[in-house]
Amino acid sequence: MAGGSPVGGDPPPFFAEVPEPIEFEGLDTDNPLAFRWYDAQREVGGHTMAEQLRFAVSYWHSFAADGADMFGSGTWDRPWLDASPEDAMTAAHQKMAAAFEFMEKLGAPFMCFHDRDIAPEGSTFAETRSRLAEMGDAMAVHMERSGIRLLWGTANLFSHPRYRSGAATNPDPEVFAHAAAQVADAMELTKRLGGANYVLWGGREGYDTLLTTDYKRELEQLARFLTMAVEHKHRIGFDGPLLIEPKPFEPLKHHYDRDVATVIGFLERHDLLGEVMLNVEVNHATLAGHDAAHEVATAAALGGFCSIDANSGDDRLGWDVDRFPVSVEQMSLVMLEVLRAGGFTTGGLNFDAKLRRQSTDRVDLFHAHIGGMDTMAHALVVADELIDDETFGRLRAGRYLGWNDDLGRSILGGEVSLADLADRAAGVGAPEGRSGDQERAENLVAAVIDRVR
Ligand code: XUL
Ligand code: CO
Repeated sequence: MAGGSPVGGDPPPFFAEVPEPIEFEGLDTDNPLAFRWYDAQREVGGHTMAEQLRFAVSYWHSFAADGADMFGSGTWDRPWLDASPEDAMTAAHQKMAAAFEFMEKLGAPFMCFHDRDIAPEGSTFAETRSRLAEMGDAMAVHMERSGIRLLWGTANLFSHPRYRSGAATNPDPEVFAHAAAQVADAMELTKRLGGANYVLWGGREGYDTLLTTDYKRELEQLARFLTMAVEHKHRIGFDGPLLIEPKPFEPLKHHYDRDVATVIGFLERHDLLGEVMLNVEVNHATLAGHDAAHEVATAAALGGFCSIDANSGDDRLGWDVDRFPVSVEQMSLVMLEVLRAGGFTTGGLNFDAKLRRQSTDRVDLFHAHIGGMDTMAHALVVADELIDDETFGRLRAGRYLGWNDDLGRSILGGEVSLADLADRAAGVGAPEGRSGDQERAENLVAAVIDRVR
């Protein structure tokens, strides 16, 4: 493939075949490069779709990857990755030009990146730092010009061989220290670029075998690392939350941040909940044996919900396939929990999602994002309709009505003991209960999916 233009030079448009910008054309369009559902300015539930969905493009899958998998090399047409290794910074600038051209044409308001997605590691830490600073300067210019904002930044603490036994949970404190330095720099850059959140995915914080792993010690290291990250956030005046992204396994057999409940227990134990919140990834929820809606509901119920990595798994593949969201039903149930939680504040929907290795053309990036954004926009409309649907609301609220009466209130108010309830049972007999109405509720969801426009 062709080499790139020199650093500072104007690259050619990388997506010349795509008209600018992608527009909303509605359900009757046959234009594959138009939105059918996502209409940024349409009001849903009192806010525009853009405000409710807060879409972000992920830099790593869309601009830094080339389609390689564990059985074969890259297949995707990504000319901005073609510079020779000595010319890594030329490639980084070209990649950034391609990323912003794509994002401006797509019309998603946010992006997310790892430090290493935007700036290659140098031969010393000082060089790595100055490369990150240079690319941060370039990004600030692109952001200013385009109006595209940063949903979150993060540090890649899993790709380099030094992190093969973890970063915060590495047995070697030198590795912990290096990871801490990387997080300090990535968090400062996130703040500088106006990022709304800072994410920590514990990519290799876990283990393959307990034979050589000191589980308790590694958890203590992890808590120390997080506490230091929170302290740094205050030191530099970054006002967004830190977000942990749970994942149960892959690449390791067991990850410490396995699911939302595990992470929230850990955060509470170390008095970090609130400072540190949750970024729920749909496919990671599936891998943990949960529905994504369950993970959002758990995070919301326990006071830790913030953001979502929107993607999907595959029914028969047991790994993190990171497909773009395709199921309106699945995502309607996710968005229902988001709306029940009050909607996004600093969080949003980041497409941590990739094309299949066969999807080689640059324009496939548009098809994938348009499909993902339309799926989520449709899901938002369904969820909002469900929130407003009185029958649907009654199905849930009706099951708990008894708690408003004397008995329910005296139980929750701590006014009665088990012995009191035993005495009472002798007088009133056994309760019969009522239907759970599950099929009726499912039919209502199906009807709303069919009905909304
Ligand atoms: C990996 C994953 C990451 C995080 C950011 O499974 O989801 O891309 O979202 O490090
Ligand atoms: Co993710």
